[in-house]
Amino acid sequence: RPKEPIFMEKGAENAVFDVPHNFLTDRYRPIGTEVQNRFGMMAEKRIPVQNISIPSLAIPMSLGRNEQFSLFIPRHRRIAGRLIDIFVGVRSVQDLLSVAAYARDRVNPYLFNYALSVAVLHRPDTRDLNIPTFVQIFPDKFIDSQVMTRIREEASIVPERMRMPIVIPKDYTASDLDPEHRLWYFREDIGANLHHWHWHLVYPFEADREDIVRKDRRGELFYYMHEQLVARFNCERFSNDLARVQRFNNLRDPIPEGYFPKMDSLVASRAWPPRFDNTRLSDLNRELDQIKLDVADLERWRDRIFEAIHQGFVIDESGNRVELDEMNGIDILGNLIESSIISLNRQVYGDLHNMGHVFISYAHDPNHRHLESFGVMGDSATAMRDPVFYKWHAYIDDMFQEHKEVLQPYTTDQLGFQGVTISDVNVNTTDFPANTFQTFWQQSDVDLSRGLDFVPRGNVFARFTHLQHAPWTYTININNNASTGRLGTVRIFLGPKFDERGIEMLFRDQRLLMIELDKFVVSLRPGSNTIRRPSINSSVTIPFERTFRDLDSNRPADGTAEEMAFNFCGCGWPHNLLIPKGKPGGLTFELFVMVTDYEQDRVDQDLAGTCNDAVSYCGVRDRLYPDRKPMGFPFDRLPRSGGDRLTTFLTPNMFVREVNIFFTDRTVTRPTIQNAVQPQ
Ligand code: CUO
Repeated sequence: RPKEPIFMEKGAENAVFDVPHNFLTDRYRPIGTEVQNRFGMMAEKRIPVQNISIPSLAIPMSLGRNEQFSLFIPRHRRIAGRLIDIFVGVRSVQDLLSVAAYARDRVNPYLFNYALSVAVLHRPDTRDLNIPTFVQIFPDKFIDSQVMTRIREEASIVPERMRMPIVIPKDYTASDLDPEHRLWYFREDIGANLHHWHWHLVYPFEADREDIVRKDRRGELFYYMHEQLVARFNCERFSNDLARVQRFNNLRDPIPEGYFPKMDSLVASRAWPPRFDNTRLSDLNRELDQIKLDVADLERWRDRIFEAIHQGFVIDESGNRVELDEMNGIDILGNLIESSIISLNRQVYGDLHNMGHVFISYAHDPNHRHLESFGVMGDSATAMRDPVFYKWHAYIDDMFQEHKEVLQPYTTDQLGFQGVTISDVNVNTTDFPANTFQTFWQQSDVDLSRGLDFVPRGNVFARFTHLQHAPWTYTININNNASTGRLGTVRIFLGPKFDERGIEMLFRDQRLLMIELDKFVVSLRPGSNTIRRPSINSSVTIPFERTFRDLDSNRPADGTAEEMAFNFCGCGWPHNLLIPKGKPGGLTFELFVMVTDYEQDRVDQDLAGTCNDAVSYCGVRDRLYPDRKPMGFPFDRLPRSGGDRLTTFLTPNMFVREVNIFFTDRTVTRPTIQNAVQPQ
């Protein structure tokens, strides 16, 4: 271990460095030339680093190099906030590179990666800096530890040209004795977990600089994106003969679902701790993490939040009432419940959702007597793997819905689009009958060589199995009865027609299972219009290649705007999970299409050069959320009276088409990503 504090005391302000000479920490200084020869000779790229005064890294270095790092732990958040502040505060990109090169050898690798990623995302001058996809840097957060061992073996022993992809077994975390295990392909999907990690990177809830947190409608987006995760999970449950997820609403109850991650943390050199079936939450007293909190604290916060929702206002830090109105109520609640540093009153309403993650992730060792770190729920890159993630978020969502149910239902005026009607909607794939979707398994390869230290370089591929679907096109016929052209926003959702008992769903329940598939603007001529829209253009998803590609190897020479904004663009639901799995005999869903008046939805802003193709769940970088309607509209409120079924809810600018999703248990293999991916 380097003696960082002493090194700092010697006069950090005078410390200068120049890669590769001064990047060596004290431990390796005596053998510096040897190390430099070993790595320097093999380096493909050398980066000049300027001499600058180094800000104090004392706070970031207070987290051990091989500790686990969790955004949900308040102490870690404060440490990360300081490091982000340092990275954002230096004057130029060159200075950032220098500080980053210095910090990289000294601070915890997870912390370093998180703080640098947030900084790169939020500095105006770092749009042309790229960070490789997270799964390549920390594959241990996504992949079975047995596979990791085999990959290291392959990388160390087998010459590059003879290497074979190492196959990750299809379902390795549990057996079919556990019904929850049927959902492995969703919970453990690498792209879904990458999306969740990216989302929290783009919308951090803590930073020393408030502007990094205070983004347009961030609280509302926290609610909506996670509401959609739960809705999607429930659609997958119906596809697997499971009932909707039960909320974790009694914090004293045991959690029936255990989870055994079967992953090792490379940084901590420890296995991710499991949670046994029927574990209960306990009061936390972990000195190391500076957490002393009781389950009763969570309950108090929860009760105060419900009280605020029912009274229709929150009390801010100065004691003023702030109304939870139609416009801002959900956004205020999002920041309050998550909570983020822009919560109106953390003293009173606490930190419910984040600390829920912490309580669950420490349920196996609440007072640190076993010296164990947190489980997967403690990390946004791994939390979605655990069945309890959805129970917790179903509960959090229930609180948001409590507020939404207080609001007036939308009137037909608010829902309608004067003079515009949808006359027909169809879905077509190349090889199947109209209005059927097809899903199947696909195997794809991901290069993990970046995440493996001290092995000869070159690609090492892991081959993993994920859900995939046949692409389709929507054909939407829209009549515009006005004499002039109009602009419309097309909103497409999908929801199960029948519940877990096979009974046709009521709107009030079905609306909570409606998953967004796409949203886009169309120009409507007077008369009839036929709109064709391919599924790959979805505003919810990013293409498979963007989820996984390594920019260093696929980077266009000129650095296009699309390519430069990669890190933000890494946020987006994985395209392979756009629709639920369905069933071998077909599962019936309702495809809902609506067109609204763009003049009422529009947000005037310049979107040139920004990454804006996964806006539904991720927004647009540095811009306002590009749709003025409440997120989830029109399913975010209870129906008006008389509209208690989807069919009776419809106004002429809406259309419902019954569709079926057929799953076939066959596996197709995609060529390795390296060969398959072309820069766009
Ligand atoms: Cu994303 Cu609980 O917020 O995991």
